[in-house]
Amino acid sequence: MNYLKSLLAARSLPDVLETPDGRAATAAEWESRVRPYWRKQMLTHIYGQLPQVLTPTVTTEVNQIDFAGKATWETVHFTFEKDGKAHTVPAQMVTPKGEGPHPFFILLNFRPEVPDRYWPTEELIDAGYGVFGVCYQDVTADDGDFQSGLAGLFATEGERRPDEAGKLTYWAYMASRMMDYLLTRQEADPKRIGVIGHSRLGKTAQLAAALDERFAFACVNGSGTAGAALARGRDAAAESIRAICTRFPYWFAPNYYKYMDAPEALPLDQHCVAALIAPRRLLVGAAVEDLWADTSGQFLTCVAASPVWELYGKRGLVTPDALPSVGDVLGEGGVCFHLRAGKHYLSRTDWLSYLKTLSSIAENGKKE
Ligand code: GTR
Repeated sequence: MNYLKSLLAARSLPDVLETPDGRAATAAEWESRVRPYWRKQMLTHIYGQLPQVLTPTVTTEVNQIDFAGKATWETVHFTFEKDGKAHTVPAQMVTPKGEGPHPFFILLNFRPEVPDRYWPTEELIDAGYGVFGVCYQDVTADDGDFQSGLAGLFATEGERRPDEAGKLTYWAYMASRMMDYLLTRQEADPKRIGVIGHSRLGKTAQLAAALDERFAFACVNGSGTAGAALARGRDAAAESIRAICTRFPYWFAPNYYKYMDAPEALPLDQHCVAALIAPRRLLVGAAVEDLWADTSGQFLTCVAASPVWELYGKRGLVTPDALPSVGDVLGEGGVCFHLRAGKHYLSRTDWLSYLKTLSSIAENGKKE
């Protein structure tokens, strides 16, 4: 791996196994000391934290459409209450009718529709997967209004504290509340529930799985800056921390703005965020024309995070000693990466890559 090692060395990344208190040599040390350290750094400097978990009241209604009798479609309403204020988030649960329990995707989506252009509903049903989707703006609006939706129950009035949650943290929080609910449903296989999102919601899917160890896998699609792409040494065509904080300051904790022109001053880089998902499955998807999301930066995160999977005695990213080519699906390890043709999108090709990788993992799992 000399070539990839030299590319990583040129990025001067923090060592994912090391904190100021020393380097982890075992998975137990990683879990007790290094993992909590990166988690704290990540929340303090990039995404911000939420103070508490609220238990919502949940009601469900069954919709008439059943996809040729192959699935049940329910709308699940989550009502959160705090200090006399309430907010309800609708989510869409599509469950295959065949014998369960079923693996599930918790889908952070841009839109509430079922089916939807980002959600090939019937194909997923046919593959035996349930999908539990939510429209992110139903959680809290994608803007600087912190009194909107769920944020209105938690956020400080006026200026946010430097380490206070940005909107990505709110959306990730919702994915965990959806997980709470799925775990109460016998149709869902508790060991095979993952989270998926694209672009700003790819960043969110990675954050959700980094924070919540119940997610068995995360599909982090087209996530780019503050997602799977490394900040240090980014490609010149890729989005900088300055660009993202200028356009979308409310996605992040205000502390992140300090690194607009100094990614090397951040105590962590995105491979440390990705590594919080170990030893569970991390599936990163990139598109060759999506230069803004930094294809090689997303790939190198997968390489740089892999030593943590190796601590657990698993393989990280299984790759030749080269940057990926279009059409590659590197799906053999605990860290997976695919590079498809085309532009920024959560496409059918991405879904099919994830399904293929997840099913080969299931087969390999049986052989082990
Ligand atoms: C872009 C943003 C990216 C990405 C994308 C999206 O404008 O710069 O970081 O998140 O939006 O979410 O669609």
